[in-house]
Amino acid sequence: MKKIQLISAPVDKGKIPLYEDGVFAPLGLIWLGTYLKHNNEDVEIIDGQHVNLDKIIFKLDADIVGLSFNIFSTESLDRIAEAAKNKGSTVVVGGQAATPLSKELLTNHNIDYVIRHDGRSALYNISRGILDTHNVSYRKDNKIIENEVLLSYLPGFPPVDWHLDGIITADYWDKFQEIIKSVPNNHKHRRPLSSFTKRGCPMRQNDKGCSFCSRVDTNLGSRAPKQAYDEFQYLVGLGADRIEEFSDSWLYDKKWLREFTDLTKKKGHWGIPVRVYADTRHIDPKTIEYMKVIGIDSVILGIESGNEEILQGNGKPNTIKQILNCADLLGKAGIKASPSYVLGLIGETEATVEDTFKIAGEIGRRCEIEMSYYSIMTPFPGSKAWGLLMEDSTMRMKHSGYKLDSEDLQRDFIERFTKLGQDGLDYLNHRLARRFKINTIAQRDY
Ligand code: B12
Repeated sequence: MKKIQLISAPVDKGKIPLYEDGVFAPLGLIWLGTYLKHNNEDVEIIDGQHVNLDKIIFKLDADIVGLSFNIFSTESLDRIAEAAKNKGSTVVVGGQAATPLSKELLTNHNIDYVIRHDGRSALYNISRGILDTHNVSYRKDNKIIENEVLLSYLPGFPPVDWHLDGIITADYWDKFQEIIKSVPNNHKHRRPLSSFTKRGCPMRQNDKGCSFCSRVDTNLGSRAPKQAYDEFQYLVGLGADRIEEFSDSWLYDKKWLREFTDLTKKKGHWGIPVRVYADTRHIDPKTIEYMKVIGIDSVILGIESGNEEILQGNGKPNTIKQILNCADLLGKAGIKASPSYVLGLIGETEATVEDTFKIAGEIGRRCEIEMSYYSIMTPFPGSKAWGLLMEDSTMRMKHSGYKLDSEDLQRDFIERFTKLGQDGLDYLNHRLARRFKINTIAQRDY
């Protein structure tokens, strides 16, 4: 039996993580851990949201070290990869940030493999010594080989297992208590746990989708309604008081929703509310009926902008009328909204920024708000915005490799693709600060 440590790299010194850092367990690593444990491997999870870099390095002792990271943790990724390599481990990097940057990551010789997309069976194969497997990128004779990608098939995998070495749910709940004091919010729950029962966003089909989105999945898949039901019940058993359904879009498939609702009625409700991500176009009187049975008490809505031209120019087919209609429906049903906005979108002007604040007010008058999220566009690798920026050779040279600077990316993008001018990023930061007069603004840039 091989020992495998799955580690999320902690945020680098001096970088400000999202305000929710430490509130949610790394579900990607839990999925990998579940699959490896199910196949009798010895797995430990070390979550850099709660364990600091020195301690992580001290704990390294596995045959295989699997690492995930994001734009704010590339220094610690390098430090852990180097230490793991020195201790003789095979070093594998994977996850959403790694997938579009596999070639760049493999220029670091402390990294042996990059796994793109779903990591479960590829990592398991590596643990069994099958190194040339699907989804894997590696170096061979000074070349980088990228094997074909098999996209994940959700129903075929074992149920998620949170009883993994290194996962302590109370740590995340303690952090939640601490952070909710720092941002304006209307959260009623205190012990959220996350699930991910559907993969992919309908907007991302056929090479379409929002300009800022860097989700790597372009296909759609769901766990069966019964599997989702069992997972919700399981999370209640772990002590959760709300389920945070992180799937990209949860309400698009009416047939699935009807089956899930029927099952809920037949077997009984699991007892706690659920918050989901949804497209405003998928909220209508029928889905509201389903949502009431399922106990969805809040919906994260990607509103992004209050200006229709900006929406269209950024890949969003939603209209203002239909967004407001959705807010009305939620309001009448007593379901809260958690709207999310992005400033600095392609074509943004000072006036369209004001349109966004205006629609935020309108939505708030029509339904109760649980929490509003404001982000400034960051062109993450894999997004359309990144592709646009990379059309310019100076930008390709400047933003090369995998150690990207999010503020630099924002500044360069806003200067080139909005009408806010050279100081556009500063303008947006000041405008947000003036509106909210607080230090921390909750973000969700997706
Ligand atoms: C929930 C979520 C969060 C939560 C919780 C994060 C957490 N602790 O888990 C919060 C709100 C805190 C958050 C924060 C951020 N997030 Co976020 N988040 C998500 C979201 C919606 C779901 C993630 C999830 O749970 N997925 C379910 C699991 C099962 O899937 P998975 O993580 O992809 O894992 C699979 C594979 O990727 C792979 N894999 C994952 N890890 C590893 C590791 C190894 C070794 C291997 C081999 C494979 C592998 O196998 C897994 C099983 O299939 C995604 C969108 C999405 N569709 O994934 C964005 C997303 C991952 N987030 C994103 C971003 C940008 C961020 C922030 C940087 C935002 C910011 N500006 O601060 C911060 C980072 C802070 C941090 N410390 O992580 C981007 C990533 C883009 C990128 N290229 O890096 C995404 C894709 C959304 C987007 N904008 O397009 N996020």
